[in-house]
Amino acid sequence: MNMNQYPAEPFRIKAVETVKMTTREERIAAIKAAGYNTFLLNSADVYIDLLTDSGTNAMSDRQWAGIMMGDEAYAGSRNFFHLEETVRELFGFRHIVPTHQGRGAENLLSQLAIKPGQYVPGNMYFTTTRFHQEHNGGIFVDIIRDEAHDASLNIDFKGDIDLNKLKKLIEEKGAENIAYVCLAVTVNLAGGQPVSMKNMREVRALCNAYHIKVFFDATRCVENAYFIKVKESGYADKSIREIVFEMFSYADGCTMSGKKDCLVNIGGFLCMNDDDLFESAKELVVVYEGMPSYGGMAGRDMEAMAIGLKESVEFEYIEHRVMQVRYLGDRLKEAGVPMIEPAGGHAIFIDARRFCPHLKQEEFPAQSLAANLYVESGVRSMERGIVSAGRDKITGEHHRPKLETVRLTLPRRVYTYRHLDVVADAVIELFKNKEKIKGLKFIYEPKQLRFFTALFEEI
Ligand code: PLI
Repeated sequence: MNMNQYPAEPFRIKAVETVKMTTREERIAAIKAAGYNTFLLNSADVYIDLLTDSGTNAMSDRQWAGIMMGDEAYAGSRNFFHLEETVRELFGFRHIVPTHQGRGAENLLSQLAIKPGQYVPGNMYFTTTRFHQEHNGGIFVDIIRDEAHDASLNIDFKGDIDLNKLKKLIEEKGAENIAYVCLAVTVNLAGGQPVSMKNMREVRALCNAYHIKVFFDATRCVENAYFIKVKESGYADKSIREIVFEMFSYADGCTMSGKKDCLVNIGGFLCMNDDDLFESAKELVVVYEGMPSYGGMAGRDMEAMAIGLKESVEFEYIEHRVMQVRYLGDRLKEAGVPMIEPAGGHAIFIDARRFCPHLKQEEFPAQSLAANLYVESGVRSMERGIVSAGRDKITGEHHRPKLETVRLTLPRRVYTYRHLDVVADAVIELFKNKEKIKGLKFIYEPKQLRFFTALFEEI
């Protein structure tokens, strides 16, 4: 492989964190104690942690300096005004309500914008997002293009909304029964797949015709903007900033998990243009989060977020970030490891259906593969398949997503290409011995968001 295709790090390392190397015996004991659930491993027992890109970012020296500039006043912190000004400048929304993390914003939006029985169409679901929608009486409908459910199909902008599906839903159910359209940039569970600007523009136009609001899940909006720049015609000469700004011009507001593209470890926010919705959100935020000028974040966290947001839209940063993901994908692809293609913005998703063809979906192949990868190498990954999808609220049956995957998620600015080689080598080794991977069964299944705390044993 020619390393020159992949950009070198646009940063140097100023602080290091030593990680523990473990033996295979130690890892077998650890995964058994964790009930074969990588969420329940102790971080201290993990060598390379690819569980998530959420809150695992390395902050810059400027952000750490910002931490010292925290104004911890209960109300009216200057860091809030810095964050508000930054979000207005980059996203263009009039109002911002800070929250403790993304799901805090989802909680507020779902309570305020969904009437029980209304439909909430979205480009594939995300666990916490759908939970809040359903918890408030909404009915989630997946309107992503069909191709997104086919792991092996290598096409651009697999995260796009299928406009015909959206139109059909509106005509069948009536525009008044659609709470809003939830458009995620990028689509996490589809493999970090981006949405094209063209699609955002078309969704906006369709929703305008029916007076339906559009809220973006902005969690990985900068990664999405990078794909638009390099893949969509007409955007090669635009800056990431310009692209992000245009993207949000097609939305009425957004929810944001700051733990991803804001390059911080905690925080989130809800944005909107509508003054009345803003007033209602301010009334609600004090109940669940805190004052409208901190919403669950410390002043220092808001400062780090404002600085992180500005760093995130620098081309060198985002190019390196997305290309690191591509590198891991290219190494695995070269060895024939099945995965969701093309490589997305934040993670490589191994296709556990094709990796473990000897296991049925009810035997939780992705859950088991993630556990086995940990034993193999000390690399922690996450199941994103039938376990994550949970059960249907009405029938109690498992949701059976077509995509049964193990996510190798890259924290931002944390690992080097050499770390990724260790990961790739371990996955490839496991792939050679894949028939040794056994199925799992539940020994404890929580009612909500079961993947976080479920326990399993080998069949
Ligand atoms: O983890 P939160 O509450 O800050 O954000 C929730 C959330 C909302 N939308 C999307 C697309 C997410 O990916 C997301 C959180 N993702 C996590 C935790 C992940 O590991 O992917």
